[in-house]
Amino acid sequence: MNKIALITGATSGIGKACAEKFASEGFHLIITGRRNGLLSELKQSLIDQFQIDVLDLCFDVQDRLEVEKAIRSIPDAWRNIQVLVNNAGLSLGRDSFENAMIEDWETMMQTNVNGLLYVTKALMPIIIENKTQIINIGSIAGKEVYENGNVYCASKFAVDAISKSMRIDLMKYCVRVTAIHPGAVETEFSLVRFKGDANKAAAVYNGFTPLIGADIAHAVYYAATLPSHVCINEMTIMPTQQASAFYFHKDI
Ligand code: NDP
Ligand code: 8X3
Repeated sequence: MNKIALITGATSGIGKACAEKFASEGFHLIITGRRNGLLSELKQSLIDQFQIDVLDLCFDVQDRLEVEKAIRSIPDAWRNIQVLVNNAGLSLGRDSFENAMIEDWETMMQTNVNGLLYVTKALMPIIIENKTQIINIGSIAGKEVYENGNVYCASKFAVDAISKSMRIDLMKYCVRVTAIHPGAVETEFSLVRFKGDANKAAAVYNGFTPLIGADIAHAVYYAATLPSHVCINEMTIMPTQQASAFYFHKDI
């Protein structure tokens, strides 16, 4: 079988772009997400376009038992996974600490932190056996805290710390761990953050050219295809008109 990559959160945005990039380069793919219809559509389109094999696993990364069941269900022929892209994640709300909803905080921590841990831990025997490279999608929000970013930032700081600690602990198995920290990427991210408010979501990207999922997918693919003795520890990737989590140069 060709090389295999497992990408979480492949139904949209960065994860979907990663699936398309890896498929276009001949990888077979295990794609995951909660929206089964979108997973099936993506699976068919990748098979048709790139003549690769695709295994779709529909589960919620927040549910540890569901994650473990899904990972256990991976057939033997699919267990030789070379790359794991821990991408599933979200932000909910952009509110000051005193106004933010506890339920939003819980969902972000449960998805961005615990979900990543559940998936990676369930895959650990496969990762050790195959020296699977782990690529965690962090964020500029995991490098700099910004106003009203509170718990989303905390969840991504955790991804940064977890990536560093995985790298130290798994080095003895020659497992590479890469963290990719994007700035603003135009995906469904802001629509989810603003709970379906399309105007607020669009306003995030007004006046500058944001990144697109494919920009991040190229970087993920690059990091994943270097010789095995080379590990990109981390990359911070920004739109040219964004200098930090806070500073943007807008043409308005
Ligand atoms: P999207 O909303 O477009 O995609 C998010 C993906 O995560 C979807 O495929 C979604 O699938 C999946 N997902 C979310 N929650 C769960 C869950 N509980 N269980 C399983 N899958 C889940 O956003 P992006 O592509 O932008 O986000 C991808 C990653 O990139 C996230 O970790 C995000 O924090 C990070 N990021 C995004 C930036 C941006 O500006 N867009 C910048 C920096 C980092 P489904 O709904 O089908 O479950
Ligand atoms: C997404 C980028 O700046 O909205 O992680 O937090 S930001």
